[in-house]
Amino acid sequence: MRKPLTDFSDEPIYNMKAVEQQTGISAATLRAWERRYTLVEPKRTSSGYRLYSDRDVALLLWVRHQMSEGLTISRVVAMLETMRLNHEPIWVDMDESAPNSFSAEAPNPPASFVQPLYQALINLDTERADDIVEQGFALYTLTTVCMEIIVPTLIEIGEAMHNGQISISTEHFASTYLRGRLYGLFRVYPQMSDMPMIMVGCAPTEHHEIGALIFALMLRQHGYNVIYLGQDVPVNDFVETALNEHPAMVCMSANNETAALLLREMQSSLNKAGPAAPIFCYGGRAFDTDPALRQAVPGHYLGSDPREAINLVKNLLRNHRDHTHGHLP
Ligand code: B12
Repeated sequence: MRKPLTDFSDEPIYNMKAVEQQTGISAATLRAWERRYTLVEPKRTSSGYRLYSDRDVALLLWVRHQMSEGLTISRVVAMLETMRLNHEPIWVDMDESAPNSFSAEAPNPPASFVQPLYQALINLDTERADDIVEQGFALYTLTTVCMEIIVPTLIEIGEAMHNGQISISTEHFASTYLRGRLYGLFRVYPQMSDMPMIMVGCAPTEHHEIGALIFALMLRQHGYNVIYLGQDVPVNDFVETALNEHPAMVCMSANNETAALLLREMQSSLNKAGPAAPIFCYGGRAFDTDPALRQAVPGHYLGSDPREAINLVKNLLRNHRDHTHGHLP
């Protein structure tokens, strides 16, 4: 059942313990959010204890739900401010049940999610995997969930398949599930059409797309207008699309040498757009493990860690903008 927030009573009735139980959010987190974001402003008893209303609890449940979709607390707060400014109603889902544990102080490190997630996936147990991923998103940022939970789980799956401990079908199930979760997050981050456009895709023949997908997702989280093209994109076709759409940057991923070498002509083909040609960047396991490939393929290698690649992108775009503006009459 969904109700607008304003339908909930604002009479102060619950103490902190009750709110902890109803929302699954720890007292320490509630205090931190109040201090940092004035997310809710509980009334106080005469002896100074906080008292929350049904409306406060409903708002906290809404916030927790947004975080389980992958948003950070600061993003949720910004979203809330925009909604309030635009007088948009906040709908609260009353069927949301509180998780057993939820705390911004992170009682369980991200690494502790890897084994349970691996186990759930090799048992083909989507429901359990959903629970684990959602709990991860409730506790950690998108970047942490991707880099410290999803990537290590995939590596574990890869090793188990390589050693014959799990079947190819099980590996396909696991990677399809995780890819699906990541795709789903694309809808959570709105497309910023007035921001610099970055096209991301995989080199021709390349079917390993999760690295590119995570990178694309992080770029979108940082506010770029990301167009994600997926696996195995033919170079000529990619170049043609890029020349029509005028992205500021094109990023490709390659996992093996053959796919990486197919990107050799990319930069020179993109240069047909003249001084406003998009910057060409690449990443992926092939380039991470073989420095000679970085020499062979003209363009910017963004490194093996998408978190650091985001900073490089920012710098490259800034330099490019200064440079192209320098060429303006
Ligand atoms: C899932 C998976 C698949 C899935 C991919 C599903 C999909 N749609 O993405 C499928 C089933 C399609 C697949 C197929 C194959 N796979 Co496979 N696969 C894997 C597995 C288990 C996980 C890969 C993954 O997603 N990793 C997680 C991502 C996030 O990490 P990553 O790709 O290493 O990328 C990191 C960085 O490079 C960076 N990054 C990646 N791209 C980009 C791009 C940019 C711009 C930036 C900045 C950064 C960046 O981000 C990541 C963060 O650390 C790995 C095991 C492993 N150890 O990785 C094997 C693995 C990669 N596969 C392997 C092989 C051999 C194959 C096949 C050849 C198998 C076969 N015989 O058919 C085919 C090739 C298909 C093809 N044409 O591409 C080998 C590769 C060995 C090698 N060195 O070449 C591995 C290592 C398994 C193994 N141990 O043997 N695979």
